[in-house]
Amino acid sequence: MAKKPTRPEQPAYPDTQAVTIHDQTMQRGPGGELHQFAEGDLPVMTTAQGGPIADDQNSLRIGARGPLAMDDFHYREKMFHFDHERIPERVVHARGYGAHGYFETYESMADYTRADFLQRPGERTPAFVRFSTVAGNKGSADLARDVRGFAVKLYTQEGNWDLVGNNIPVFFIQDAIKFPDLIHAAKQEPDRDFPQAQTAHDNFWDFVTLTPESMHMIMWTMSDRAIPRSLRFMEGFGVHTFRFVNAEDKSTFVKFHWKPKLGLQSVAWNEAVKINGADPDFHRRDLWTAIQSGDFPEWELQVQMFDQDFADSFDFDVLDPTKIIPEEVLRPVPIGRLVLDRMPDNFFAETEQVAFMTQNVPPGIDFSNDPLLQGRNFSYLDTQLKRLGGPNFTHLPINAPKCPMHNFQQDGHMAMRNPVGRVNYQPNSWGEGPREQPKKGFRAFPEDVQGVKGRVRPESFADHYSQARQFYISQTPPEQRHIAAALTFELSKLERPEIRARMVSHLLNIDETLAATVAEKLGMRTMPQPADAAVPTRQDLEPSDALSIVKNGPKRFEGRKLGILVTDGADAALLKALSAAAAKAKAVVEIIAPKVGGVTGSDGNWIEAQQMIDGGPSVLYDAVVVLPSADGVADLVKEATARDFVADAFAHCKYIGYAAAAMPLLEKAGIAADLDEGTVALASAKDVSAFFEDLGKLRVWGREPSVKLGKAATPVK
Ligand code: HDE
Repeated sequence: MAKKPTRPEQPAYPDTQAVTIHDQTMQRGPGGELHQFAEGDLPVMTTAQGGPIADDQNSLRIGARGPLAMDDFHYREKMFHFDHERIPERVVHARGYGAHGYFETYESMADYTRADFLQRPGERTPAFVRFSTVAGNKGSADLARDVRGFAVKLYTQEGNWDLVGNNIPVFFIQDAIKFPDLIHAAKQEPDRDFPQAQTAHDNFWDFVTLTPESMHMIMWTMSDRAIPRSLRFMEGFGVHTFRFVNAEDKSTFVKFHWKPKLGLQSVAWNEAVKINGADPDFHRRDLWTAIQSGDFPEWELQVQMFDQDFADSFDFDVLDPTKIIPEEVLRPVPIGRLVLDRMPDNFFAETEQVAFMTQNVPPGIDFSNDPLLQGRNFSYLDTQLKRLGGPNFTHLPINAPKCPMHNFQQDGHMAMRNPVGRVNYQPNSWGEGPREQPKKGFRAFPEDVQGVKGRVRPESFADHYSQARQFYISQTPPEQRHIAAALTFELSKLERPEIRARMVSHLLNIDETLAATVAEKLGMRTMPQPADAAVPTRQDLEPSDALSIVKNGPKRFEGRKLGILVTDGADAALLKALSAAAAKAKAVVEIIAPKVGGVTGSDGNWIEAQQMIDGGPSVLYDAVVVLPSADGVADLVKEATARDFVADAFAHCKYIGYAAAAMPLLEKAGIAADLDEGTVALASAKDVSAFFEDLGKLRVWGREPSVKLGKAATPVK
């Protein structure tokens, strides 16, 4: 007779042995796996349905070494959810980072707009801001050469206002219908799926050189504006002309500019390339650290306001998104400030799921007929439906208005808020539910519009070079050199030389020396003819100081980061003085040491390090100090990373403070013979305050031609 199979003994959990792994007390199961059972105040782990979970380390199986059981609903639910963790990333602006804060109104703007949040001085409106790059995928590096998105959501008492802007005040194209082409051309080439997060490839330059309206924007993206040092140190722009509309339905045109309180700052291209390797999350880490340490970034909202007469008399069409109104021509007026003071609790729930839409405007803010803005107003809703999966994305806390919200919309995927009661329509005679309010409600500005229907571009949009030239001539010499270097770098990556020549033919319409310099650096032997221009380039536009980063840099070292390289025996008094001066300047200090644990200072006290030399290259800092002891430097000179630390800081035109003992390292790094006003000997604590005075200048631009960071070439004639 066959033996009746006996049921193996199920381990009656907890059938375990208590173990301590470092500071964690756990239970060890029969297979050696570690369990953490709920005890004390810790909550019991449950399934999404709320069922308590006994074992999260082992799936349910038939026999200890047998197949899985199909009724393991816990495994199935856990894996099902994991498999669906991703939502489609944004087609553009996929990589982004957000923060919460508030907008504070300075003065009542009632003369110009009835927007509720701009009526009362000192009123604070909650805000969420998402910064982004445009071309790169979600996992790309922060310091790609790219436009930065600057999308602001203000949760006003009359609905959300989304100002979905960029850190560059113009755009590549004049008509939204070209947006898919622009983005296809800018992102990875479709057959090979590279390059990632770069415009340095044939498709992009092919498209833009066949789209002369992009030339002004190209000047901006090839400038250092496209490689900001920090999201905190860049401007934001609404780009388009909008309208303010007051209670009497009077309209004033308006352009929105965000101005960072700590001034503008960018990195050098060579620095950007190295930062991307050393810390691809450089920008998000910077924002995170600043906010977590209470150093809240701040921008002022300034507006350029003008009437129809100004619009009619201005040099360019105010509806053309490839043009600016120079700030010297029309002074922006400060109307409030934006402060970011809180990071999201959860990146996905907030930063990833936030849905910005240009069409979100409160009563008192309205659109102009800028064709790009009109096209955007139509596009963003589709994107949100695709990304967030249904029409109820406004129910997500990050997107929900923070004012009363009533309507008869109902049902749909993931509905979390349906109308209560019998009435779900209007007009109704139940005496229930929301009603229209003609006085308070949004009324579109009653513009008188007429015209012949057709696919047309206005003639007033035809000048593609004059403002590109104005931008270029407004830059300081180092900034101009960087534009030439960036153009050369990008064009050097092209496989087809004729596209390079086409770009140089456009540059000839912008600035002949720039064109000739780029041609020479590209090794072109002959100059092409200038591109056929619909309108000749105006030579009479005045340079605008507002367009230069260097002219709008910080006055102080506030908010910047000093990296101090130390070894055992580092001068403790000097280090103390440097730290105190940095705290006074509201700057951050990071200590870099041969080992991340730290070193023992000259006074015998322990100095904690935040980075080891291999992980803390000087590109991560705005200025550096080299503070080894005489013994310590002997080891440092043998380390390539330590030599690079100094050589890079010098090549990137940074201020370098150094103790006398550092000299052998300066020699090995090849800079000892080139010491200049930016290499400052720190003999004692007394020298520190003068050093900090200098640091506010951030860079020693005079050094640049000798270190060839965009050295001027001999132009091709
Ligand atoms: Fe966008 N843009 N865009 N854009 N844009 C998107 O919406 C679009 C344009 C901008 O942090 C998408 O939610 C069209 C100009 C920012 O979530 C999409 C056109 C400016 C962000 C879209 C433009 C912007 C987006 C993709 C041509 C500066 C990121 C994901 C008319 C003024 C917002 C999304 C965030 C995102 C469409 C041009 C800024 C596809 C059709 C000009 C900052 O809807």
